Amino acid sequence: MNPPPLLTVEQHILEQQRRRHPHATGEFSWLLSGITLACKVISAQVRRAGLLDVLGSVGQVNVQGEAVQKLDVLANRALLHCLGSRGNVAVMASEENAEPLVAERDRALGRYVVIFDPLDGSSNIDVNVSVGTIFSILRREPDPECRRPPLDDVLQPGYRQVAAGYVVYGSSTVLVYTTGDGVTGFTLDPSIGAFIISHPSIRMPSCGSIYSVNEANAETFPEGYQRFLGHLRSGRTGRTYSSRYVGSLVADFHRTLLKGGIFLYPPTRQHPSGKLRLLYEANPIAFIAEQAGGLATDGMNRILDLQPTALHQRTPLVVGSREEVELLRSFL
Ligand code: AHM
Ligand code: MG
Repeated sequence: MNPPPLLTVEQHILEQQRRRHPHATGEFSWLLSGITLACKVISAQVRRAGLLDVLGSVGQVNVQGEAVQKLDVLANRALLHCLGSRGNVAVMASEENAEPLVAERDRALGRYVVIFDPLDGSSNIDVNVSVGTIFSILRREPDPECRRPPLDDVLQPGYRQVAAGYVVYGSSTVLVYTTGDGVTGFTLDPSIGAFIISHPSIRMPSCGSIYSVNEANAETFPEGYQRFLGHLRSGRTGRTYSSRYVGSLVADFHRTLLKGGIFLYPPTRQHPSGKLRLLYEANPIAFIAEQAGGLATDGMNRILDLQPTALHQRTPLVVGSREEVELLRSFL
């Protein structure tokens, strides 16, 4: 039998573009390749973290009040550098920067906005547990006079994303992304430095047997969430559930995407509006989940319909298989 063709992420994007947008300029593919380049740089740093002097915190807190890890800074720098020099990205916004950043050269005519969490789950770095990068890409209208505040370009609802993805730096480095035409996964082959297609068309199972939540907070969840979790544990669903929680959204979601089940970060006493951030965590994850046949909600509304009002806005997030998410909604 012939081995499967070595299809790289760049080839895949170009082919997809040719099929769906035959007159596309190639700008968008060029942008995505900026992200994959940055993620290869980040992956190399993460893989050698114990050998380089990059473990630990830099002794500062970010806009969220969380300790900034050295690798957060390196990952942020890699993305800003690779995207800022692409020529079509006008505005970038990151978990690590209080305000959106403008690529002055492209502010007038740049057609894209990229929002990202450079290193998600970074409190897991020092203990060698999976971390990830999450990104969301939005279109913007040109602004020839440069009058529009960059934040206006950033505060768009998730249904307007043109692409979203994540990279999980786990037992291997895997990139998963969507441009609204299904979900595809690629695995980094470190020997050739290329992301090779490994998961051609990902579908989330319609139900699963894993729930994923920080149960230490359970007593402070709204009552509906508590009853829902009790219901899963009771066996009344006809299935026996296991609980898995990494504490890195990307890793917990990646498992949920492939195996099905449900991930929840409900409102808690400490985080009454939820902990996860709408623009660079919930929205890209929700877009991928829906494209794979799953659902994502804040408990009341579809995540992708939420109108953001602030760059670092938080939201409750429930994402996963259709059956479990619908069941949860019936409890709320
Ligand atoms: P981070 O972006 O600062 O790393 O924080 C987000 C992380 C998510 O990856 C994860 O789902 C969540 O925080 C875990 O929070 P908790 O430790 O409260 O369970
Ligand atoms: Mg994060």
